[in-house]
This record gives sequence, C-alpha cells and structure tokens, in this order.
Amino acid sequence: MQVEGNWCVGGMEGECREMRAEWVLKLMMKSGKTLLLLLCLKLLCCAVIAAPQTCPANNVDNCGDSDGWEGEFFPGIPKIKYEGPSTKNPLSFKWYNAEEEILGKKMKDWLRFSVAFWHTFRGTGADPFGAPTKYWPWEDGTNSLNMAKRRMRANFEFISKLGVYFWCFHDRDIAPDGKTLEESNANLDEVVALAKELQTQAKKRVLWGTAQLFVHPRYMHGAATSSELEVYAYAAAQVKKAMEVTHYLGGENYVFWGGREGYQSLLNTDMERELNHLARFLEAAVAYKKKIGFNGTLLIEPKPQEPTKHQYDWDAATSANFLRKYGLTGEFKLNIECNHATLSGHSCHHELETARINGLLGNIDANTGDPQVGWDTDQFLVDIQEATLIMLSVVRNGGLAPGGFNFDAKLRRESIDVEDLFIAHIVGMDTLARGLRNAAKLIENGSLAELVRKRYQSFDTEIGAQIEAGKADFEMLEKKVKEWGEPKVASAKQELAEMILQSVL
Ligand code: XLS
Ligand code: NI
Ligand code: NI
Repeated sequence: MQVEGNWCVGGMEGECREMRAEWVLKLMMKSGKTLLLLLCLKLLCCAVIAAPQTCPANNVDNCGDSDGWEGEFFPGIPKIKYEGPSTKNPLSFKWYNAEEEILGKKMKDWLRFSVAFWHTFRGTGADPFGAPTKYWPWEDGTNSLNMAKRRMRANFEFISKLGVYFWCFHDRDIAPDGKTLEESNANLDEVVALAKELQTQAKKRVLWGTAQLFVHPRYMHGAATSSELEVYAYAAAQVKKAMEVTHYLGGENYVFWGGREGYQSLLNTDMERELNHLARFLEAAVAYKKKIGFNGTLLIEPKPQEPTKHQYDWDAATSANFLRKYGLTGEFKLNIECNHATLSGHSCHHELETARINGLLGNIDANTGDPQVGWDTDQFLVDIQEATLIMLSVVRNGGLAPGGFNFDAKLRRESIDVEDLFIAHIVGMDTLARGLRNAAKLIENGSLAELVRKRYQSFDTEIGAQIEAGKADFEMLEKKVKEWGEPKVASAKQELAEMILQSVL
C-alpha cells in the first residue's frame, strides 16, 4: 500500500486530518501554549476537517445513519464466470477457471486469491497533489461505525461476485480509530462481529490480518522501533488485538509490514537498539500467538524504502538474515510483494526464489510497479512473462498454502467506475492464471529444466559429489587441476533459455 497524501492512507483523508489536528492540539495543551495558539489551531482544524461528502446528492436516501443498504451494492454486475480466451466480455475470466486442474491441483488451490480491503474499499484515488476521485455510491463521506459496516457488506458482495475466497485487512481499515485504545477495540469488535456473520454466510475466510502501525502520528518514529517506550507498548497492544480478531475470523496468516520500522538518519538513530527492540516485539507476538492458540503463519513483508528512507526489512535476504540472527526462522515466513521487490532492485522472481530456497516463502502480495516510477505504485499485475516466472517459483514451492495471492493493488487515480474494481481484479487473476498455465507448459515440456541440468552436469561426477558434500579440500583440488589442465567452459545458453520461455507465453 502506498501512503497517500502527506501522511494519510487512501480513504481516510478526512478522518486522518481530523486525527492529526486533534493530536497536535493535545500536545499543545500539554505543553501549556497560549489561548491564541489554541484558537488558531482550532480554526485550522475545522478548515481541514471540512472534507467533501462522498454521498452523491441523488443517492442520499441510501446514505444516512444506517449500516444497511437498499438492494445490491453492485447491481448489474453478475457473478464473474470463466468464458475462455476468446470472449470479449470484460466481466468474465479468460484464463482463470477455478475448478480446472493444472499440474494435479485445482487453479483455485494454486492461486488462493484475496482482496485487499484497504485498496478496494478505502482507496479514494487521492494523491499528494489531488483530492479523492472515487465516489463509490455506498460511501457517505464519513468514517462512522455504520459506514464501516456498510463497507463490510459491500466487501462480501464484491468477493462473492468475483469468486474469490479470501480477504485481507488492517485493523484500522475496517473500523474507525477511537479516542482511546478501548474505544478503538470496541469499534473493531463491532465491525468484526458483522464480518464474522457475513463471512460465515458467504463461506469466505481471512487470508491475513494486520495492524496499521503507520498512519497515526504517534507512530512517526516507528512502532516496535520507536524511540518512545509508550509507543512500543501501544503498538504491542494494537497487535495483540489485531491478532485476536484475525484468529476470531479464522485468519490463515498474520502479517507484519514494518510500516515505519526503519530510519531517516543514522545520526540520530541507534540502529542496533531498534533492531533488538523489533526482535523482542516479534518474539512477544510469537508467544501471544501460542497463548491464544492461533495456528496461522506469521509473515514479515519486506520493503526497502517508503515511508522511511531505510526500512529494516529491506528485502527477502535482509529479512531472512534478521530472522536467523534472532532465532526466529522457525516462527516466521515472508510475504513477498512484487512492487517492493523491484523497489529493492530485484525482480519479483528473485525475491520469491530467495524466500523459497530459505524455506521462507509464505505469501505473495500480488501487484507490480511501473518501470519508470520509483515508488510503490501498487498496480495490478498484467505482465504475462512476470506472472509466468512468479508461478514457476510457486509451483516449485508446492503452492503457497496457507498463504495465497493478496491483491495489494489499487485502481489508478483516473479509473473511477465501480465496474473498474471488478475489471482490475479480473485482469490480475487472469494474468496469474495465465502464468500458471505457462509455468505448467514449461515444466511439462522439460526443456528449460534440461538446459539447467546440463549447465551444472560437471558437478554430477565423483569429484562434484565430493565438493557438494563438503569433502573436497584445496590440496586435492589443486592436484586435480594439475591433472586436468585448463578448464573447458561451456556456453550459458541464456538466449536459448529466453527462447524456450517465450515459446510458452
Ligand atoms: C505497504 C504494504 C502494506 C502491507 C500491509 O507498502 O504493502 O500494504 O501489505 O500492511
Ligand atoms: Ni506495498
Ligand atoms: Ni503489501
């Protein structure tokens, strides 16, 4: 997810501005500033709260105080079906056929798609230069509890029509922040109770839940790595609750994305101390998970920069090293986000393979960046070649379960029709489905595996076996060199490998 505007996440501009203004106000009162300052701030606060209402004038009867909604949220949008590659119907799958078996498993079991609540139901299209562009008919411009519940109803109609089994959320996406932790928790409980009821009816599950530890100004220095002890404690309390509700909703995983766990300058940062705190925080999460009997996988989501200059979970290798150093490898896996991979200077495929060979591949945040843009643009993945490489890793991993593919992706600012929400997910699902079909073709055809096997065949020998078993010392190898003379070196055949890949796209 990209942090939109100066400090708010999509869909929360009004609420966040209000929260920031109030928080600043409280701080000023604490430090006993003058009445004049208070008055000025109050004025500023009122000016910024006056966010535009999103309930359209011709729909006012549906907005109001109730969490209910007349009729369907997505009228005219049918249940999305598989129609095959030749169809011209945008509201149908061309490649994703849930029940079809590929490489011995149903497509729906390889792919385990999930809708990200924060993008699909809280994304407004706002960016640092402009106001929201999306005015969904069910929104009334508030962040009330009733609005939260109405959105939850829309979520279940959406995932049901789309034919997706899972959804993912942050605590604060689904329920409004309160004035105190107790109030926030009570809000969350109320919305989660409805979510539980709706997901039981719709037979859906949570892929993962997480705590939003980066929007509120208290988290400006980080959460588990904040320089402030009280913030560390607040984050712990928030994660405790988020784990409880994820467990209650049958969540199969729980994610830690280090929203602001990182630094802006080493001049004022004790990096070693912050990393130790992060490890202690994660250990406490493991202990709490066990205490409440939550059996889901805990996932770390690497990201290199944004919002801090240097995020501690930079990439898969950095995160694996962190987990190893603190003895946490058995307790965590990684959630690889493709857009984060490219921001760290790697391909998504590289990150997936790094996670996989370390036994850490747990989940994929399925999105993509723009090759010409240097931030987390969170676009839906539409590149078939990239999807094929991704699926090769997933197949090698034997699938992702209990993880899956979470669409941590949003509509472009300029896409403003309700049907665009469906089209975006359909094309994202079709792209990965097509990637799976291509990966299966590559695997069944075997030429690529054969090319790789041949490339390393010099190690399929007695001396090779000794080297790989750690039984070849330098003296023995030196003797062999004297016997063999100058090594014979074969071609890497990269272009042939690319030709084989292209033949299945
Ligand atoms: C932000 C992350 C975020 C996590 C969940 O860039 O992708 O959305 O997936 O906190
Ligand atoms: Ni992201
Ligand atoms: Ni993500």
